[in-house]
Amino acid sequence: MNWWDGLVVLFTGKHVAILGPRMAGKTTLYDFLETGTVDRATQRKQNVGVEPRKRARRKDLGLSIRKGADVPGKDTYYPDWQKLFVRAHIVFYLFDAHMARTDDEYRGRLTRDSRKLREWGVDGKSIYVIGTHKDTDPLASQRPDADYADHILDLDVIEAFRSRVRAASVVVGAMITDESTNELLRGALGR
Ligand SMILES: Nc1nc2c(ncn2[C@@H]2O[C@H](COP(=O)(O)OP(=O)(O)OP(=O)(O)O)[C@@H](O)[C@H]2O)c(=O)[nH]1
Ligand SMILES: [Mg+2]
Repeated sequence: MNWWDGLVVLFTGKHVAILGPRMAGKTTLYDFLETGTVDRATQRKQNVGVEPRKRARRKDLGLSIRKGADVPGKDTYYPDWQKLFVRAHIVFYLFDAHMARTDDEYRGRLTRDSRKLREWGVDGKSIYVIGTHKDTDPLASQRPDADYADHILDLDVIEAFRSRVRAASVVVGAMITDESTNELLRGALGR
């Protein structure tokens, strides 16, 4: 069974929610799950046309991911998050690893989010916590990959988050190419 086949099995008939603070990469992941590429986001930024390519799509994956699965990251959207979260079987919670490491206010936001998820009920859900933007963190270039990931996972705020929501996994990486996004997702799903 290949990677996409495995995803099909994992996602078939399951409701997916993608949550996280502003700019964490929710829409990027949403696009990736929908189209199999992050090119769209990249090319949107660069203002160039998108070559149509044959890709796995959410239909092939059996994803019950639809308009509304990707909600904005402002915390005034908590009511929308709650609706999405409550019916989801699979939750991707994204955060910016560099921000989590360096910004107190951002850490406060992560703590508030994890308390909300806990309050809404984490039982029976698979919650994958994904740190993004590793490529923009200067610390990442000074450390071997595994050391950097351990450093982020060992942050008090991330450890607390993990246990509060009983996360299935916590991984750290970057969504800058299809390959790096694939790797991140595979790491999260343990495949
Ligand atoms: N360098 C880098 N850029 C990333 C990464 N992940 C996402 N981005 C970029 O960060 C920006 C924000 O990503 P989005 O996917 O729009 O973030 P979002 O969580 O949907 O943000 P809101 O909808 O505002 O809450 C985009 O320009 C992405 O291309 C990453 O791992 N590394
Ligand atoms: Mg978005």
